[in-house]
Amino acid sequence: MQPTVTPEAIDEIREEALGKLDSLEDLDEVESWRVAYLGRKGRLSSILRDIGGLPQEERRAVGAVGNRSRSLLEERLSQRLEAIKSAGLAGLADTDRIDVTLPGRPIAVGRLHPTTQIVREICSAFMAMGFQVVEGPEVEWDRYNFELLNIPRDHPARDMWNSLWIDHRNERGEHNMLLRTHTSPMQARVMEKMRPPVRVIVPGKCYRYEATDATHEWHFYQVEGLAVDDGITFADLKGTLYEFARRVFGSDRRVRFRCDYFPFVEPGVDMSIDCFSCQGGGCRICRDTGWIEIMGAGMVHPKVLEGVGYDPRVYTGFAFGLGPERIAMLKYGIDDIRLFYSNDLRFLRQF
Ligand code: FA5
Repeated sequence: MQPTVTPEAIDEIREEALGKLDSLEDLDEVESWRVAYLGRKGRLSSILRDIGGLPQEERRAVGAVGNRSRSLLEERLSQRLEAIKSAGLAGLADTDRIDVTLPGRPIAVGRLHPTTQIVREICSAFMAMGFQVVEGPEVEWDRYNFELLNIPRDHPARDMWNSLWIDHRNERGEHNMLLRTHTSPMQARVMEKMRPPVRVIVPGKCYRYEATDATHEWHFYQVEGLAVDDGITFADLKGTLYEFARRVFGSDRRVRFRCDYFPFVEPGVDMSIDCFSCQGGGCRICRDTGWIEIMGAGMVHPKVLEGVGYDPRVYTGFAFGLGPERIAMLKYGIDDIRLFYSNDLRFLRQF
């Protein structure tokens, strides 16, 4: 059969297609239009396929009309697509538009709380000397908080720790559970589980029922230390704590030990460093003494060793307990311990 493809037939299809194009309103309609005219089975494509069947002398002229028509439709198609897309954007409300060139909103980056920072710094100083970090419960039995630390029920030293008792009683009706008043109960807990050599450091929260002021909180951190082995002497205690002070406060610090009393050590001491503000000359920070007390310490009392099944004739050891907030106060010149717990960003952002 003679193909029906003529320049007029091509013109007719092209004009029909162009006539519809301007009324297309969305991308779906444009796609249907493309399929209908330019798709593989579309009207223009189909008729152009027939050109191959024309006599040689007609093929070239009709082919030229066909190619021009296809190019024109393709060009108009992309113009229409652009027009529809930009009209769509123009129709969007300002709030729906995204300006991808705007700089991003800064994301607030958190930081470690100053207490966490100083606790980590203290722990690293001791870890470098071979101590291992362990943690313990904040709700503690009377037995660990007091009894195994050589502080029996009727011992006057119990008055030193104003306890927050939990409503829990033993068979005699006595309170026997409390929020730990210091980290020292971990001494007995660690020794019950480990055999010497013991070298641990215990950071953690403590609670005392006392009025707050610039240097006292009712909840605060302590870092406990314990080293037990055969042959440990007071010289080991002094050397270790001196090295600690050097690492945290700098190599120029001098250290002073004075007698102090804690029922679970014998002898007991408190340790001070010379005031870094006045270099020992006397100022407001050291209350004109030239020294700043930083911790309690001593040789572990034989009764404490016996209580956990260690033979005090074989083993000796030293223990210490310090308050990291007070250390941070000294180190950074903070004048009120309550700032650590007041969640004031103006304070926290300084660290
Ligand atoms: C004790 O609690 C002993 N357990 C320390 C110890 C351990 C001695 C091992 C010997 C051997 P003290 O009550 O002094 O000791 O507290 C130790 C440190 O905790 C103080 O130097 C202080 O830095 C900190 N501290 C005590 N009470 C408060 C408080 N209310 N607020 C903030 N820090 C406190």
